[in-house]
Amino acid sequence: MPADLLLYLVIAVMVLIIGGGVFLGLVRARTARPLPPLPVEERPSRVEVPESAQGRLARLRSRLARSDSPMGRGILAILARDRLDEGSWEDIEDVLLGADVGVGPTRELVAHLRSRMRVEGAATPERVRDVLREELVRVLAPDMDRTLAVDGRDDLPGVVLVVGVNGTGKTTTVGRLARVLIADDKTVLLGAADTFRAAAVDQLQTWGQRVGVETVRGPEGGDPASVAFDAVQRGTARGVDTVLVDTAGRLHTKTGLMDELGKVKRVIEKQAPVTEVLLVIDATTGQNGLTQARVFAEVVDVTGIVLTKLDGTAKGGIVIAVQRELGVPVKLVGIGEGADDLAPFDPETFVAALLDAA
Ligand SMILES: Nc1nc2c(ncn2[C@@H]2O[C@H](COP(=O)(O)OP(=O)(O)OP(=O)(O)O)[C@@H](O)[C@H]2O)c(=O)[nH]1
Ligand SMILES: [Mg+2]
Repeated sequence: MPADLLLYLVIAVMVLIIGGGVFLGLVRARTARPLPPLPVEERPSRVEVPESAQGRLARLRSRLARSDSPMGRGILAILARDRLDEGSWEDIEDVLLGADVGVGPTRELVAHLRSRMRVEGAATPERVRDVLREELVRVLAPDMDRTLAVDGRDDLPGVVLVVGVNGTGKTTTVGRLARVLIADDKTVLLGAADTFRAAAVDQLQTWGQRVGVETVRGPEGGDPASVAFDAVQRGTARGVDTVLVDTAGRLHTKTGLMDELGKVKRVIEKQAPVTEVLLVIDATTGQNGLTQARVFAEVVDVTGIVLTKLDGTAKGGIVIAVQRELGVPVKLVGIGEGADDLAPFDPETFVAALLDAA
């Protein structure tokens, strides 16, 4: 066969192959159907946009009104009497003690109120309300620094360790705090150092997933300190702003909870300083909560208090007592069961809520 005939033949075959391929491709593209939608449970969950933290505390006003707060109303009713005698001041003391304000702060408040009301003489109800408002704010130490130390230094993340007795609301607080930070455009990673039960880890991971935040977890019953270490290491490697570490209120091992917490903190600090230790206290537990707080404060340097379930108690005075007891500011309060029901604590807004609910 002559060489040029062979060449023509080869070219003809190639044209046929390429043309056929293009034709088939076109046909397939025209007949291809869009993929069927994923069943609901397989769809990647939508990341939620949390509410920004500002203005959240104002919601407490309606919650306190609903919880029938007797403190503000009780005191105002007594101060409105025509004559404030010894019995009246004792009554005010009773109201304050009944609202968990604690003995020391109650005496102080009454002493201040007494001397101011003496100076005021016959005051209008509005003036009485103002005096009470000012004195309640004063006893809440409005000058304490309530900013959360969530930022690290030198390429290290801020590390927030969340501690407290079981059931107080630690995991909920970590989840809600992650939302606050995300709403603030920060990057966050969660460490599930509560290895007491698998459900606790899942609970935390679910909080994280809702706002697109990764959770570092270890085996059930594993060493909490090593999970905390891994979380901070991963957070550092990923360059996140803040690592939030959830801890257990109970343990598998015989080592005391307090020893374990001390260890968790020391082990984390091999990598990065713990910038904030938040002690979570359930506001409905009254004096018990205070006793627990004292024990925790001895082991880890508590830098801030989170008072949860404030919506569930009419005894708002616990805020005053707990802060006084530990000399540490209440930085956050839980005001309901919703995902964004964690509010930055501010004495003025809190007292306004107490009195306006009255
Ligand atoms: N009403 C109300 N409930 C709250 C608040 N904070 C937390 N809770 C509820 O308290 C319960 C316990 O919360 P968790 O976050 O699981 O408590 P925990 O301290 O992690 O508990 P352990 O992991 O068992 O130690 C949950 O049902 C929460 O919804 C709040 O501010 N108000
Ligand atoms: Mg928990």
